[in-house]
Amino acid sequence: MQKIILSLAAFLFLAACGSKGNAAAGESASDDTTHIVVGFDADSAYSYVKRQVDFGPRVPNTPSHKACGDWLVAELERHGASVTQQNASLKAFDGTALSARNIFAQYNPDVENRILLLAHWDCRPWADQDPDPAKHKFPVDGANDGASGVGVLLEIARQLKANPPQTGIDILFVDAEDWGTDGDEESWALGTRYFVENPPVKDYFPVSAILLDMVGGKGAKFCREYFSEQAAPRVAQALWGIAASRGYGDIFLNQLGGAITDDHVQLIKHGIPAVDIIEYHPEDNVGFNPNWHTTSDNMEGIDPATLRAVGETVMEYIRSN
Ligand code: AHN
Ligand code: ZN
Repeated sequence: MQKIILSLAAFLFLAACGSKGNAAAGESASDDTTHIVVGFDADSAYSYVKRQVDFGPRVPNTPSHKACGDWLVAELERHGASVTQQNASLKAFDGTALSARNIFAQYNPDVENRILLLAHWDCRPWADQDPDPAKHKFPVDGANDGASGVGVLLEIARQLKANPPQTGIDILFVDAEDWGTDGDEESWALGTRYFVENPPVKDYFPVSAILLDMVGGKGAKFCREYFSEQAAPRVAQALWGIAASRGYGDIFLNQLGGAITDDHVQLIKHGIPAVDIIEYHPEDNVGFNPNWHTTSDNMEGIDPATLRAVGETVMEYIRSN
């Protein structure tokens, strides 16, 4: 298992949480309406998710992957970012050489105070959690697993073009996250590992990083992921507090989630405080969205309301930091 479901009782900070769970720990209830106005169009984010899915599964070494990558670069450039591409041949656990491409887009590249926003853009080649074993060798559409995070970040890029930020903002689409295997932690997040080992900018240490993974599902809940909580508690606190203040406390649950092997772990190991916003249901035994790594991870499972909650929350975070 890549994720260890941790006993909730093990966490001291839970003692500070109210039973309603909609106020950030240690803060007074913050569901008044003092939040700032942010631009984020959930329908636009939704269409960015769909545009990716329309390319077909973005599995490394396929034409759909190549075509979608080219489109992502063009889209970020259209939204005014300075884009750097990293191409690398990365060796997967099964020996496959993956033609991987990380896409790194900067706003205000000369500003020292930077926030990194990231999502993986590749698709898993196997729907190995599908209830039908005959489909385990099919690729996933990755509407939620991959495209949702990228869709939210493309919409944020569009908003940053319309209303440029004061701080430095970097948007990173990482490749080769999802060609991993159960029980081998090192088999996941190959693109992010390559990124930290080969930073495109010298001494690249953003103040904080926010990973969006599976942020578009109907009925999604986001708990405070364990490694994020260890490495970047103040960032998590700020995000969950913003979500509650905007009325999204029923989606961003102020509870600890599992410990999830994901792209943010590579950043944390490298000394970058990173938070993973990832759908997680502590009461389920799998924990992720029921469509996770199945052939049902398609547009039918995407809810613009979830994209909105995440997009507005991240937008307010970057506008207020
Ligand atoms: C697992 O625990 C298998 N994966 C978490 C990272 C991931 C995979 N995110 C999306 N797919
Ligand atoms: Zn996945």
